[in-house]
Amino acid sequence: MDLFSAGKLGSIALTNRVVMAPLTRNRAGEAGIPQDMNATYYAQRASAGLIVTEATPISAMAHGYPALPGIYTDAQIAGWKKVTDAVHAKGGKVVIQLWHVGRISHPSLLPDSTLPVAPSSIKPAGQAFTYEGLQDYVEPRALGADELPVIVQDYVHAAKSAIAAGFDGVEIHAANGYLLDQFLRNGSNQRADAYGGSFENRARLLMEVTQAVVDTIGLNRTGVRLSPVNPFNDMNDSDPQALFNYVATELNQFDLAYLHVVEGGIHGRGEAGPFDFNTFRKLFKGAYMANLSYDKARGNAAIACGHADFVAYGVPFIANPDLVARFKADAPLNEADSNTFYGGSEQGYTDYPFL
Ligand code: 8OZ
Repeated sequence: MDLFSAGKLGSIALTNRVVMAPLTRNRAGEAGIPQDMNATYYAQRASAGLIVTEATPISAMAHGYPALPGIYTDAQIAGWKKVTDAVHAKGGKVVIQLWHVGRISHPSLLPDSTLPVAPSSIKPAGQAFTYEGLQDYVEPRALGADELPVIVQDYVHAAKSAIAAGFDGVEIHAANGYLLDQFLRNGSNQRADAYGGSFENRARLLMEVTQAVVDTIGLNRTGVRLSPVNPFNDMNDSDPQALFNYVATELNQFDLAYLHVVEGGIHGRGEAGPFDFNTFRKLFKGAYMANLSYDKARGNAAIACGHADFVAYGVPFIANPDLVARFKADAPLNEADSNTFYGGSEQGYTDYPFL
């Protein structure tokens, strides 16, 4: 078995195991509605075994960067339908990554210039990307326990919207320092209620969201993404190994399509601490999708030794719409231009050459 073997992610049948990782590209305009250009971009990459879309806000309060596409209004559903139709027409499969940024936002990006929300009122170090340029993060407002069911319902609404938009499934973004990860790790969660303290309490919101989404869309088509030691967005935890071993074990109770794991620190922003991903991986009994700086050889090795069932590639997919064909042919890869990663137009988005 290797990257080119067919496989099943829950109920989703894939022609290969090369997954396009979620990539924030900030090209959906201020209204957050996917455009024709976005459909072209994803359709160009449809030979991936699976596409995981860019992280997508589940509500107006879930936004934290400019020009993100949402998945909670009828216009956004219609916009995403163009994307899923275009990918399916090319024989591809696509799930949408459901996202709430929590404290990684700024009042200027939120309705009525309100404060971002978080498990605790702990301001992250760093600056938000806003329409007015970089601005310091603010101290977020700690969510009341009575507000958490509303957030769970926002995930449910977004998951229903995703199915209405034609997606093959959804991925719950619980990684990289955004809301669900802020609840998991104790550098950002100092709550004294049922959502803070013990591993069980800190994992409670993720489990409630996962349960609600799985109950809503069923059919074994929900994935979850974790990043146990990624320090991005000012994240840390006092015992990540024990915490995430617990989370991986608990996630076995759901009929998940897969667990997607960022195996270290990303974006070149800070050093990740030590973590035994092999032990962690073995605790999860379902399909495992590995991510972080894999190349073809390491991807094949991870599948051959049973560590991973699927491997997600990020930056290589920005620059190589036909990454699977290039891997197959051992062809050279295009270099990605980091100047056009976030925002802009077709340039650096839909104009990377095919073989
Ligand atoms: C890079 C820039 C903005 C957002 C993530 C959604 O890390 C992101 C993201 C990455 O998960």
